[in-house]
Amino acid sequence: MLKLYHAQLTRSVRIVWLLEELGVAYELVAVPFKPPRSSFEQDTPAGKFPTLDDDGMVMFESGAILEYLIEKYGRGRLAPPIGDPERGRYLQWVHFAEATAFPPLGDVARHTMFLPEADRLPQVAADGRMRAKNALDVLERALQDKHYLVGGELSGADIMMGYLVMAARMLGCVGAEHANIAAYWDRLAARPGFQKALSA
Ligand SMILES: N[C@@H](CCC(=O)N[C@@H](CS)C(=O)NCC(=O)O)C(=O)O
Repeated sequence: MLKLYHAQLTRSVRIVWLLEELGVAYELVAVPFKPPRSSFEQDTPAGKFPTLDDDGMVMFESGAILEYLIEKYGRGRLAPPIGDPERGRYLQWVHFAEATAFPPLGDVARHTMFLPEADRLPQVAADGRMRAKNALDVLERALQDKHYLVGGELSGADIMMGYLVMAARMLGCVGAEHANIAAYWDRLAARPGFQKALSA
């Protein structure tokens, strides 16, 4: 059976949510999160959240795990098929979430919460907030007249970006100018699979 190493509020929320949406059986291994000073030091087989163990095949990176699980269990759900005109923008959002939008939030989190106070650099946190706002502004514009990012229904892109929005809200980076993001958040947060993932 699939085994998912999970800590509350970490990126493994995405994979719990995804598995719930897919209706796939899995074992959840709850591991306490240690505020990181460096990296790959969590008590999971790969040192990170999420870590997936599929019958001995251990992998990390939430976006890669999401693509892997949708390929294996999606049966046409949660992603436009290869060759579909929507496929490109689907992949864009899946990768934007971690490659572009999350790094500034990571800077904010490290320099306001995770590092010992003496090591926190206010300029790095402020720069992170500015770059996070740039990324959120891109999302805000993309959500104009849209309920979901791609194809009019929930996809893996929303699972990747939904967690990003959660983290941005927790760090105080979603502003009054982000009305479309606020409505998008309400829509995502109402999904039973996301609620299960948030309470797991
Ligand atoms: N890009 C990776 C980031 C994974 C990551 O850094 N996860 C955090 C929790 S949200 C973690 O495990 N931090 C502890 C560490 O870096 O050692 C992904 O999307 O899975």
